[in-house]
Formats: sequence, structure tokens, C-alpha cells
Amino acid sequence: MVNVVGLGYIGLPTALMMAAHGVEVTGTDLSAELVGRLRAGEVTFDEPGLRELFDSAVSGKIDFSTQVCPAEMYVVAVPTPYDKKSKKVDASFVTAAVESVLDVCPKGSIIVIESTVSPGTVDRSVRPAVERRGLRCGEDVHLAHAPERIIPGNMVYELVNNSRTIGADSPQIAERVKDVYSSFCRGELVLTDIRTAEMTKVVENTYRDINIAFANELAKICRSDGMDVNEIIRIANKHPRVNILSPGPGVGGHCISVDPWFLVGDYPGLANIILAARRINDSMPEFVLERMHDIMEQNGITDTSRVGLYGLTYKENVDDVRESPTLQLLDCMHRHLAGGVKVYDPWVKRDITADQYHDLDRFLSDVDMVVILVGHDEIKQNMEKLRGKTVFDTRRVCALPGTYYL
Ligand code: SAJ
Repeated sequence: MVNVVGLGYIGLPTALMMAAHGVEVTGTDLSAELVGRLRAGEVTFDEPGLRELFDSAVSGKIDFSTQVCPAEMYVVAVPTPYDKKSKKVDASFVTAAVESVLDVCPKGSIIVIESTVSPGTVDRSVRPAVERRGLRCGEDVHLAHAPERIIPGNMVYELVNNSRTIGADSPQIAERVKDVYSSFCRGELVLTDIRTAEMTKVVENTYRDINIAFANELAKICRSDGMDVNEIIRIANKHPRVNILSPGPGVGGHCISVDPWFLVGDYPGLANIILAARRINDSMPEFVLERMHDIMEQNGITDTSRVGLYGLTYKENVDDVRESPTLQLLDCMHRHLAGGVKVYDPWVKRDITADQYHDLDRFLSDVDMVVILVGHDEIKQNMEKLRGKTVFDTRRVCALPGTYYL
């Protein structure tokens, strides 16, 4: 039996996937409200294929609970925020979850950390929590790290098809963890030690952050000299060994905008390109704001309340707004005392910010200029409605004549 601890964006699909493939699973979350909704059959966030996965899981062996329970294997998938000042990972949710597991776990059980942690966190925070109880790692309890790799918007597919890394203290334990994941995972399951698994995960997200930062820096260079950055990247990418990502209004989400800071926090003075990339990506909302002002000026728009930010999530076709570039832009505007803009996102039903609309036509009738910040399919499909407006497209999804780009 597997107990998945933490039923958020990673824990829930993982628990459902295991259950749908015949593994007996209990999903645990501290939030009684969340557990109540799951028990009532409600899928707690929007993700393609998650409803179907939920339905096939509940016809198998899955239970939801607020309590951690005795199990052969635990999968810990709780958040790992970073401290914004020190830039270091805050492992307190992980250690609290492990402590709750240690209260009930039978001798010989395996605790798999799926949460992304900075290299060394298992040694620094998890092992000591085990040892403080007089338990021995490798005998009374076994530790492993199997960092998640799935991308929001395509989670269900990637959960099945991506390769994954399993770090453990011994090859035998790694094999036992592999047996459980291979119930559903068709990708290669690479076995290694815990520290290598921790580092590899953070390196993957940092690599992507640096690649996006390169695209964003190119956008600034090209803008300063009247060149079309997207055309340049498109052509450069025809080279067989070049694959530049797309510039945009910034990097959001809880992964790529966070994980590189773990390396900056742990290796000050060594993580130089990584720090520069973070700074470039974090500077994009400010760059968007400057460009917005230029475009407003060129079009005689003086009133920011006639400007609409189109898209609020951190990227396309998800409902997640964590660290979203639009929220960063709003914060930036607030600091520049430039408020009053209107906001609309077809994916965001709840109220996140002031002047937020829930109806596209009303939103568009109240603005003269639209700033596209997310490339949702729904935004692409409704592009004709922007005809006649001043359009500033930070995602290169609008082909209407006269559109301004980054
Ligand atoms: N972005 C760009 N330009 C691009 C690609 C992305 O500006 O060309 C922006 C997005 O708009 C978004 C941010 O970057 O604001 C991050 O989006 P993303 O799609 O690159 O990544 P995430 O954060 O949704 O998921 C990443 C994935 N990591 C990698 O691809 C290396 C995923 O596989 C991880 O599982 C996930 O982080 C995680 O949880 O760590």
C-alpha cells in the first residue's frame, strides 16, 4: 500500500495514476476541505485528462484522508517554497510531512520525497528528522528521492511517458521504488543516489530558465535596434544544434522561477549565469511596462484604466496563477503608481485582483488597448474580437495587422 502525502498539483495526479494502475493508495492532505471535495468526487484543479484519471482511480483502490496511515511506501509531494530573502529552500513542509509519516510508519517502510528540494536537503533536513527519533535510515526506514518532472497542461501524458529519476541509499531500495512507479510509467526509470537525483531535478529547471533568459535578453537587444526577435529565433532554430526558447513577459509558476534560486542560495559566487538568468527573467515585467508606456504614447492613450491585461495565469491553458508574469506586472505598476488597468483571463474564475473581469465582451468594451500576456487557446480563438484595438502581444500569438510585439 502506498500513502501519498500532499494532494496538490503533483500528489493528486500521482496518487490517481497509481490507483488507476492497480496500486492500493491512500491520498493524505492536511486540508479537510480538500479531502472532503475529493471524497465527494470533485477534481480540485483543471488539468486535461485529470477527470478521466480520477474516474478510473476511484473505480480502483483509492481512499482520501487527512491522516497519514501505516503503509509500505510513502510518497511526499508537498510544497517547497524558498525564502525570498536568503534564496534558500524552505524544507519545513517536507520535514513536517516526514515527521507525520514517522509517527505511524511500519519498520522497513520507504519514504520517497517527490517534492523538488535543493541538493543536500535530504541529508540536511530529512535524515536528521529520522535520526532524532532514534531510528536508523537503511534499517528502520528507507529514504528515496523521485523528483516529479511533469509539466502543467500535459501532466497526465507526461506522468506516463516521461523518464524519471529515482535516487535511493541502496540499489535494492531503488528497485523497490521502481517497481511501484513502473506500474504506470512507460518512460525510462533511471536509478541513482539521492544527492544526484536532487541536483538533477534542479539542474533541469535551471537549464530551462537560462534558455528562456537568453531569449528574453535577445528580445531586449533586438528591441533596442529595431529587429524582430521572433523571426531571428525562428531562423536560428533551423540550425541543427540551436534550440532557443521563446521570449515572453517573464517566467512564472512554482518551478522554473523558484528552483534556480536554490542553487544561487546554496552556491553564492559560483552560480553566476544562473543568477544573471534569474535577474533577466525577473526584469521582464518592467520591460513590458516600459514598452506598454511607449505604445500608449504612440497611440495617444493616456488613461491606464483604458488598458486591459489579457491573461493572468503563469502560462497557457492552466488555471495556476502562482508567480505569474501578469501578477508581477501588476506589482510593478503598483510600485510605479500606475494602477487602474483592467484584467481578464478565461481560465481564472475566482477574483485574484482588482478590476478583474469574468466576461470577455465586457472586458473588451471597457478598454482601448489590450496587452496579451498568456497564449491560452481560448485567447487565440477569440483574436478577431481584438480588431480595432491597440494590441501589444508579449507571446507572439496575434497576427492581426498593426500588432505590437516585445
Ligand atoms: N516560458 C517562456 N518561454 C518559453 C517557455 C516558457 O517565457 O519558451 C515561461 C512560461 O510562460 C512560464 C514559465 O516560463 O511563465 C515556466 O513555464 P514552463 O512551461 O517552462 O514550465 P513549468 O514551470 O510549467 O514546468 C517546469 C517543467 N520543467 C522543465 O521543462 C525543465 C516541468 O517538466 C517540471 O516538472 C516543472 O517545471 C516542475 O514542477 O518542476
